[in-house]
Amino acid sequence: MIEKLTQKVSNDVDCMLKQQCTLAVVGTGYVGLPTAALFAQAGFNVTAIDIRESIVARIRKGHSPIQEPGLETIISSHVQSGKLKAELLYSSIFRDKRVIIITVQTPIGVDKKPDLSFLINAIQKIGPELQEGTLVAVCSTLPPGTMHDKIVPLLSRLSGLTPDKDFYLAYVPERIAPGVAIKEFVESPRLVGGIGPNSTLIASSVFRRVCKNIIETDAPTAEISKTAENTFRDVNIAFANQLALICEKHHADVVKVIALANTHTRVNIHLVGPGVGGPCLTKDPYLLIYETIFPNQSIVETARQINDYMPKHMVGLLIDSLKNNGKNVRDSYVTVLGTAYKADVDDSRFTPSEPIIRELLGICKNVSVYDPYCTETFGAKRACSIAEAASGSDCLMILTDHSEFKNLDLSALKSLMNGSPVIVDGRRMLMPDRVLSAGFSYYGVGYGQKHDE
Ligand code: SAJ
Repeated sequence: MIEKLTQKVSNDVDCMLKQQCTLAVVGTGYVGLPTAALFAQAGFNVTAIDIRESIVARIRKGHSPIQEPGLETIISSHVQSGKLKAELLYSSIFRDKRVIIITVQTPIGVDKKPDLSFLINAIQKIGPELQEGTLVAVCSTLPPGTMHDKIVPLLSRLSGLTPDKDFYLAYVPERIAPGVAIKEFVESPRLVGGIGPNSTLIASSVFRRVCKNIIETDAPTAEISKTAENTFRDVNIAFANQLALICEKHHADVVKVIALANTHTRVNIHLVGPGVGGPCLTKDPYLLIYETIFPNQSIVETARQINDYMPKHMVGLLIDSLKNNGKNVRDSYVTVLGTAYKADVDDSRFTPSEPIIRELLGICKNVSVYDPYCTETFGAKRACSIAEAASGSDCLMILTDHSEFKNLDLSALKSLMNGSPVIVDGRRMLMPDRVLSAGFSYYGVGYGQKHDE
């Protein structure tokens, strides 16, 4: 590959891959922390940069500000070895860095429009300090077109340098999921889309030091692919959730329907749920379609609306289940199992549990919550065990598919709960027959009640 490069580009690659190369990671959240830790482990001198003093202080002590398997071990060993440092975001920090990786958040506002202010703020600090021969790699999820339409002109103007010639600029989207971030960072194929051929080659050489499988492309293709991945998942889940509503109407079971449809070799319908949470699937579809006009309504927005409707549907199922068991909703005690947005993580960002719990607090007498990982309860009472949460309760509502909820001791729970207890299964984790034979009424998303139940 090096033979294809001009002498200047080749020298710049060499500088970046030297053991003493200085690398900055801007934004030390769920993506930035694994990035900083793994580049330090690969031998780079890494400075992790953030605007939050508490985060910087924790990293300096060798701690991880987030719970992620394996992360704290890498952080503590490389803070100790001096390969990993943490600094607050000052403009002068960037002067001596050969590689700058941006991992700041790109949220959406209440109007569903992208908020690029964190990214633009970082670029405004980096631009005036940018040295010749530096690589800037943006890993934040972006609306398509952002690199060429916004970042290239801004960095060129602020630095006075020519992109892909004097400095290098690439879009390198992350593909890591909480809970398996370290493994996925290293093993998932990593897209590298430069704003020109030199940038693609340079960014690939740097990321290859940590990622096993690099796929080179251009910046717009990488931008669209990244947002397409999560949008595909969101649309697929919306389809599964729509099937759930159809099954409830026709007394069928969506779990069986999906399992049968998926026996076709070219069909892969995802799992139903109480809604879609997390920071990615709830946002990336809006980034993908931003400022694009469609002749008809977009499938992407419709899918978002279906998934956003599911928490309301869960509350409706709960109300029906209580009424059908002769219980007055206003006098009922409800137990929610799970506030994390997905299984076995401590992350409750944009979780469907939040709107459900908030609504239940307004209509039921008491709502208690148990989650083995998250401390967040959205205003409900927190219990320290399933048994504590279930004591004196009328209904157990499962909202997260944590492993701990797979094998509930149903007879023990029944003995702790009030008469005619109900289970509302938002994740379809339990076998309906097992629940029914343990003496509960069973209501599950997509589980159409049989006429004789
Ligand atoms: N969910 C379902 N049904 C399913 C799968 C998921 O209801 O069949 C729900 C989950 O419970 C959760 C939400 O969807 O509430 C999102 O879950 P997720 O498993 O898609 O995980 P995220 O958001 O943590 O991570 C996604 C991943 N993207 C893809 O799998 C395409 C991850 O690889 C990305 O790195 C991450 O987004 C990101 O950062 O973009």
